[in-house]
Amino acid sequence: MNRLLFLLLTLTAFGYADASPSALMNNVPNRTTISLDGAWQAIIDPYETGLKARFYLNSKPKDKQELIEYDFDKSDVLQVPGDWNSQKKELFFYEGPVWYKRSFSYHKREHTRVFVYFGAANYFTRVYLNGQALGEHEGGFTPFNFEVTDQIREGDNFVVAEVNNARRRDGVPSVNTDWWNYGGLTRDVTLVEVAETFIQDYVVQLAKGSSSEISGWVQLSGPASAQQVTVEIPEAKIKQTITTDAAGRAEFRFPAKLELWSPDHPRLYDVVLSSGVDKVHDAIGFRTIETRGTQILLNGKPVFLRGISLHEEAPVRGGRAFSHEDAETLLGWARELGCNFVRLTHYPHNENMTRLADRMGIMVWSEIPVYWDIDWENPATLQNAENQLRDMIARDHNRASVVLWSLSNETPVKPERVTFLRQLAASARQRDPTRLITSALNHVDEAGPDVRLLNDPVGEFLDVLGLNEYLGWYWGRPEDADRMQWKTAWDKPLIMSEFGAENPYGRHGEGDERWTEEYQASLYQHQITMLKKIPSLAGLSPWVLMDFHSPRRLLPGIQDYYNRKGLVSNHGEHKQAFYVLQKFYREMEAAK
Ligand code: GCB
Repeated sequence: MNRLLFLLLTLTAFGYADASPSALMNNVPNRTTISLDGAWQAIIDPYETGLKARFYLNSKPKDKQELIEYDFDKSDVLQVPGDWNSQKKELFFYEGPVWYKRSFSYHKREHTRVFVYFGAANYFTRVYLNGQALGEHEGGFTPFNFEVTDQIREGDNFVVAEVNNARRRDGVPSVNTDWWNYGGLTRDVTLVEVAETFIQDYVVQLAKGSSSEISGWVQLSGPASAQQVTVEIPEAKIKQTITTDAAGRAEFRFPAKLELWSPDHPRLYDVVLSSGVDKVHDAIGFRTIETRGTQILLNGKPVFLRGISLHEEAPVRGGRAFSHEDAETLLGWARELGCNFVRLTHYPHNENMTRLADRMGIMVWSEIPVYWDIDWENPATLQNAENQLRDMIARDHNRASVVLWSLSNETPVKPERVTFLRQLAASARQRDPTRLITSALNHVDEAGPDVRLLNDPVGEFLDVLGLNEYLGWYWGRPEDADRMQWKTAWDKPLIMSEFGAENPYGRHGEGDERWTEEYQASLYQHQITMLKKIPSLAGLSPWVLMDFHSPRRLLPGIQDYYNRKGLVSNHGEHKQAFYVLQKFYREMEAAK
């Protein structure tokens, strides 16, 4: 009903029915931008009154008679970026719509197009500028933008966003997750100014399997087609000019002599693309990533992924992480642990993370929130997952750090799910033929008393198999790991993508007592003994770097709404298991 109403409003406003965002633009951090971050007025609207009452008009009574039952300017304030749950105590458990409004002043410039760009908003968002509907977006962790060139005014403007984090059965994710459903404008909101014809998106990467050729494409947006585009990498003495077709697209391939990006040498080049009056800079690394049998090859050489899984949760402050500082702390701990790899679960993290990973030389697994059970047979759910996959790839397809696109996590084995994931795998390959495709699986068969076999049918169309196993926590005892053997039905690399144990920092006991640091440390020790014996093992990302909020973790005095499987607490205290894994990673690094 509400959606129909929105469609109707959009139709009346513009005379067309397309309420989706404009094609996503790449590399916003390096464009001409005006930040809309800061204090936004916010109306908490638990009964969804706002749409019918047309909050987006931001009306004021014209006389003392007129009835208007809302007032943004007398309402509360929320900081953007930021989830609302961690900003106000009374919103901690809130799931529903919040209406945000921010006024700003703008000076219009000739021959300039303007977009409003949202780094992410969880979960469903409707956007309006100066009372006019711009469109809507579904999905809590991917960016979206709307062109506002025609709607933006000289002088005073106001933007309104209704952000609704109510869980949806047909959503991605669906209603059940082991992480906090932080709602709101969780990442930066930005006005982006571009030329009339501008470089909307591009890929500049090494050709698959080649370390001496760059291949890629550029997509222009705007009236001028058959434009010249120049791709320059001054430090490598590269300057290539290409011409776009009628659709504004050009593909290219040319030789290049480059120092390759790797964890030991995270070399980034200044890449400059220009077309007409538009020019964008990007810092891009060049590397190849492939598999050969059970090995992962980085720049043609076998590499072991010494990783850790992490949520996008802010250390100390709590709530969603979004800032450079958050990224520095989280990836700093991963580095201290001895990692050359992080698994960013269970949704695309903010762009500061992947850009910093590029600079630090940390390989990244990036995932869409196809998590546990979702509505596999619903075409709208598939489309939603496809959109999130498309935008995750579109934002980060020039990040050398990103080596794995993950399609899903712990999805139940059934035929309709295989069909769904097969489709996603095909789309991911078509959108990005250079990176590896994975998924975190968790169904194994008992192939003997101490033998487990991974033969989930999804393994067939993945490049790298992820396995969440939790031996010693959800089943068996930690010491069972010493005997356990792991086999897979495919000649492919295996990443142990999750295992772990839960305990608050500072809780001590004997090694066999659950919920203690000693238990977690001993479990890691037994896991390491086991992992060393798996021939196809190409990496691991234990669960998890830092304790994080979860509505499913209710044990008083121990969990208190936290999943405490972190190697560090949410205040940054390092648990014993941190040092067990660190020792293992240091030994591996030394033995290289
Ligand atoms: C899993 C899930 C992860 C959970 C974790 C746990 O298998 O992938 O999202 O948080 O286990 O702690 O149970």
